[in-house]
Amino acid sequence: MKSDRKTAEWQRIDAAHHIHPFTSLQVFDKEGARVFVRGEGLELEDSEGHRFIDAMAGLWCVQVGYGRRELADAAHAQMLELAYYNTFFKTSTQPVAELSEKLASLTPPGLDHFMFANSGSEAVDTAVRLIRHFWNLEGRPEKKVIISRELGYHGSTLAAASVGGWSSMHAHGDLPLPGFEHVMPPYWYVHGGELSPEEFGVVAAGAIEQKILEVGPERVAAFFGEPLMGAGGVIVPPSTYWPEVQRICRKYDVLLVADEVICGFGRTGTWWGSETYGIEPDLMTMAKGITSGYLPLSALALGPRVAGTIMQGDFAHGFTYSGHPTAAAVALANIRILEEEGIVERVGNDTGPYLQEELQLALGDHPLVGEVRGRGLLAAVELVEDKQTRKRFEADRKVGEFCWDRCLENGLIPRAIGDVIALSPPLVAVRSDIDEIVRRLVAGIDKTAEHLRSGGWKA
Ligand code: PXG
Repeated sequence: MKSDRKTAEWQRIDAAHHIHPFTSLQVFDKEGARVFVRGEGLELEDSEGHRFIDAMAGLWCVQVGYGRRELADAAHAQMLELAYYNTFFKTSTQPVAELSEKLASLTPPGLDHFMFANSGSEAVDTAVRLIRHFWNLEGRPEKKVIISRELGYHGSTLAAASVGGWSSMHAHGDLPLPGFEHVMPPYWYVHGGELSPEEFGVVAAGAIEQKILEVGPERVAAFFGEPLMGAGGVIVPPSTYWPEVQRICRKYDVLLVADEVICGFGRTGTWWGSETYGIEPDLMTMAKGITSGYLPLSALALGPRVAGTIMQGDFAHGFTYSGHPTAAAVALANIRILEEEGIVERVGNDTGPYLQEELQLALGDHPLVGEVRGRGLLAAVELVEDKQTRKRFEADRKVGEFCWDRCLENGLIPRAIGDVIALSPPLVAVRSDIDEIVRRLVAGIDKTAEHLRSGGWKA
């Protein structure tokens, strides 16, 4: 967007009229928002001409990087041809039909039917409503309770935030709604104690079984989980976790929903986190990487059992923009890039393992780093006060935020989740990009360590 306005003016009108997600307005009393104006590949530029490597791919979504002409061309062509039409009244459009066919070929076997929406939250919300309807149709209306994990992030609508396990979100709007239960996440570094990760994986899955028995299996509708928890802190499940979760869900006839909003479209080195972890979900939610964030789009994939029941009648659910043709055309162009450039395979075989190894080499022994973890191009380092005892910093010291600020000064944008510094770069990153990301991250962490040593913390 071309304009003569200066940064201070953008900041002023933004602070005056724009309420930002998860952000207190008081933040903008001290400093204005950073205004981004341009993106190319992995790089972002702000209105003052500062350049950054976006090691978060926006919000875990810009798989193919910024500035891809193919996606702009696909949107442009579709807008001129047929910018919008709905899918409600025995009507469809070519892009949404083709995208459905394409997704069916990419998703795990059996997940062959799709409902579309515009955000991950709407896909999760749709899943909750659909599951309730499913069990009613099955003649088991008492089966309604949804189980998910503490720290899980599944979105911001009433249902999605109820599925989510963030107490800070529950506090806003009187959530969770009735019928949502939460259990311990498979967070070995924090909850594992003396157990090996494999032993702990079985214990963490066991928490789900305990909850099912506590609620009563006849009342439990579904378990929701991200294959690898992203926004909750890049929590990598031990290898024993998902096989056990799956066994438990099957034993008690509980539907298994994989939230693939972050893991989907190659993030963990295969097309789906479910593929990486050997999960066979009944339903899958996806968003973000489906269009690389170029336009809003999400989908809910239905496996044969749920689709078989639901499709016997109609499901009174949908949005004006369900299956928006322009978003679908962009998704198709995005998937074409991922396929033609072999990006997912490269993340799986080359850049993903390379990022994990380089982070481990550079930071595994760092005194401030308790754990380096991740899979594919999703990674995190956990900053701790005492590496030996795994003691964490007091939250109000905001060590992670301090480190994040130092990274930004160095031209790197990671994400600070408390004291977990997360990386989720565009999947087009090559080895030299990863080298630069790791170099800048190490510099940020070194500066944080230096600040701690010098006792200058509260300054
Ligand atoms: N599921 C998962 C696993 C997500 O990560 C959603 C659902 C909701 O998607 P929408 O499109 O409604 O935002 C998400 C979104 C963060 C952050 O701070 C993460 C998300 C969204 C906003 C911020 O890391 N994830």
